[in-house]
Amino acid sequence: NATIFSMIQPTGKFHLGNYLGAVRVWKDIADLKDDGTTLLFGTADLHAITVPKPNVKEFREYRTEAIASILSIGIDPEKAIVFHQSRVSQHAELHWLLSSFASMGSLNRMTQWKSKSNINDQSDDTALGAIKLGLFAYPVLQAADILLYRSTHVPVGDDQSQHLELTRQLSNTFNAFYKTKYFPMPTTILAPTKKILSLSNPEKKMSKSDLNQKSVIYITDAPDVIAKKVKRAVTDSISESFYYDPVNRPGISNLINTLSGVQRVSIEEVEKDIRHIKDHKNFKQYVTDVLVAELTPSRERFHHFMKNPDYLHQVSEEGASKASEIAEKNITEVKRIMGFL
Ligand code: AQP
Repeated sequence: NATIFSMIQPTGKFHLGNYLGAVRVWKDIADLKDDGTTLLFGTADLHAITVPKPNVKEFREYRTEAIASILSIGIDPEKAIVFHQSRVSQHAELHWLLSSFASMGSLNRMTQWKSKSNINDQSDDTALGAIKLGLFAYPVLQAADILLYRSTHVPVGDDQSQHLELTRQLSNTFNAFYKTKYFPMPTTILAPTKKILSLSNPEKKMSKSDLNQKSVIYITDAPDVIAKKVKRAVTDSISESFYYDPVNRPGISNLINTLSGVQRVSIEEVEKDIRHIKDHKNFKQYVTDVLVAELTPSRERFHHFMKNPDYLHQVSEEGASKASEIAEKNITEVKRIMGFL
C-alpha cells in the first residue's frame, strides 16, 4: 500500500512558495486518495532548530500556526495524519541509526547547509568549523522522517530534490548492507509550480525566515497587505507587454509563474490571459486580484482555527499517536534487522 509523506518547518508564517510548492499539493493529493493510502503531513519542528530558535514563545506559536495553516488549506485530519515531528521520538532514533550509513562526502555536496550558513568561501576553515552538526546532518534526519513510515511517495518543491536523492541512497545502502528489502525507494512527487522567488530580489527564493517582510506574501496576508506587497515588487521598466523571460525579466516572470501556479494553468496560458494588459499598474492589480481571491477562504479558516487552540492541539496529538503506532512497529523491525533485538 502507498504511503505519502511530507513535512514543513514551523519557522514562520507560510508563504506562497510553501503553498504552491507544498501544502496545496498535499491537499490535491489527499483529495484524490480514497483507496487506503496512508497520508502523513507534519511540521518538521526538529528540523526547525537547525537554525536555533532563541525566541521560544514565537517558536511555539509558529508550531501552532503551522497546524492551523495545514488545516486551513484543506487537509482533513480524518483522512490524513497531521502531527508535530518532535512528538514522535522514533524520528530522532532512526536518524541516529541511519547516520552510520551517511557519508560526510554526500552530506558535503548538499546545498542547504551552505545557503543557510551563508558560507561563500569553502576554503575558509574557520567559517566551516562554526557550522553546527545539526544543520550539516539535516538531510539524514529528513531521510529518517521519510523511511520511518516506509513512505513510497514524497511531495516536495524542487529545492528538496537533492535531499530525496540522498534518502534513496541511504535506503539503498541500508538494504544492501543488511541484505534486506525493508526500506522502499521513495518517489519524489515534484510540485507542478516552479520555485516562487522573493518579491524584492527575484534571484533568491521566497523564504519564511526572510527578514524583509515585503519580499514575502504570507498566505494569511490581508488583501490590502497583498496589494501593497505586489505594488512594491521589483519588476522592470519594459512596458506594453508582459511575458515570461526569467533571464531578462526575473520579477515579471516570478509573478507570471505565481499566476500559473495559483490558476493551475500553463505559463503560455497566463501570457494569453494578460495579453490585453499594457501597463505595470494594471498588471499588478491583476496579480493582486488573483491572489486575494485564492487566499481569502483559507485566511478566514486560519483565523477561525487560531481561535480554537485546544482543537489544534487535539488534532496534532491524535496525529502523533497514530504516527507513533506506525513508527514504533517499523523501528522495531529496523532494530531487529540490525541486531538490537
Ligand atoms: N519559494 C518556494 N517555492 C516553492 N516551494 C517552496 N518551498 C519552500 N519555499 C518554496 C517548499 O515548501 C516546503 C517546506 O519547506 P520547509 O519549511 O521544510 O523548508 P524551506 O524550503 O527551507 O522553506 P522556507 O520557506 O524557505 O523556510 P526557511 O526560511 O525556514 O528556510 C518544501 O517542500 C519546499 O520545497
